[in-house]
Amino acid sequence: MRNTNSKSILGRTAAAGALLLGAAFAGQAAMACTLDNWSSNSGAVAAGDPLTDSIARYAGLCGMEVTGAGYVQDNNPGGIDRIVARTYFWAGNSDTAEIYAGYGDTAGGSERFNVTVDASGNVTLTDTSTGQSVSQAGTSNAWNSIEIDWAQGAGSGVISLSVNGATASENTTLSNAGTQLQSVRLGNLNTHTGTTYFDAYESRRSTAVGRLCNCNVNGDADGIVNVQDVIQIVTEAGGGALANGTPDCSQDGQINVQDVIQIVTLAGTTGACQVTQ
Ligand SMILES: [Ca+2]
Ligand SMILES: [Ca+2]
Ligand SMILES: [Ca+2]
Repeated sequence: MRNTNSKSILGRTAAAGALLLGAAFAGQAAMACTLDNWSSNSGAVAAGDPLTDSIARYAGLCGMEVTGAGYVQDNNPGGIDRIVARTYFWAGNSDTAEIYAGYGDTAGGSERFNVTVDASGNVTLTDTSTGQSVSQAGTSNAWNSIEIDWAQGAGSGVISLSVNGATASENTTLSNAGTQLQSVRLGNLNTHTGTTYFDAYESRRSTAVGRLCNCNVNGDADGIVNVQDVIQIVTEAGGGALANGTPDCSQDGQINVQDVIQIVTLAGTTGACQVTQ
């Protein structure tokens, strides 16, 4: 969904030829993952689901796969001094990956900041004009929640980074005033090695985004893990219908018996979804 203040990464629309009205009554097979919410995309980037496209997702039915140089671009910033953004990133790269960046134009120029993830999963947010950066450890071969806050100012510029919910690492005294932010790109921005996956991107102009509650397989609003979630994880792990919540309890990019075990355990104990690794 798009509005003036936030943006989600992936849409799911009716397959070509189907009317939107009909989509509400259609099964999963009639729906297709799309990148239509973005202003544009380039290169080897695709939206898809685990069942029909073999594309891992963290939440909902769709994820985004990047298999070479490629990105999606959002021009909604359109001249702002601050952006808060969170994405889930599956870190499978064997070299340093540049996965997100903001620009002072809509052509990939006048870079204002970028986010990189090294082969060990360590995440770095760099303010381009000052060269200042902050880093936090992430996890390789796993989904990571990466949230950044970037703002420009004369002695009050900000870079703030939180990986997997850790207390943010930040610098709030940057002198990085300059060209306003016009666009952002998410993807493989430096032609790094390996296939990477993104999901659940959201950007705002000020307030923190936070993490999704994990292991809530059916995505119910109360975040409870119970027998309904067990039924759905058993179904998906067995090759059946995809669950619409956050079923990858182990956060390894696969839905299998490990997730079933964890979700059965949660359903029998706390009954609460998880926001820790
Ligand atoms: Ca998704
Ligand atoms: Ca639930
Ligand atoms: Ca898993």
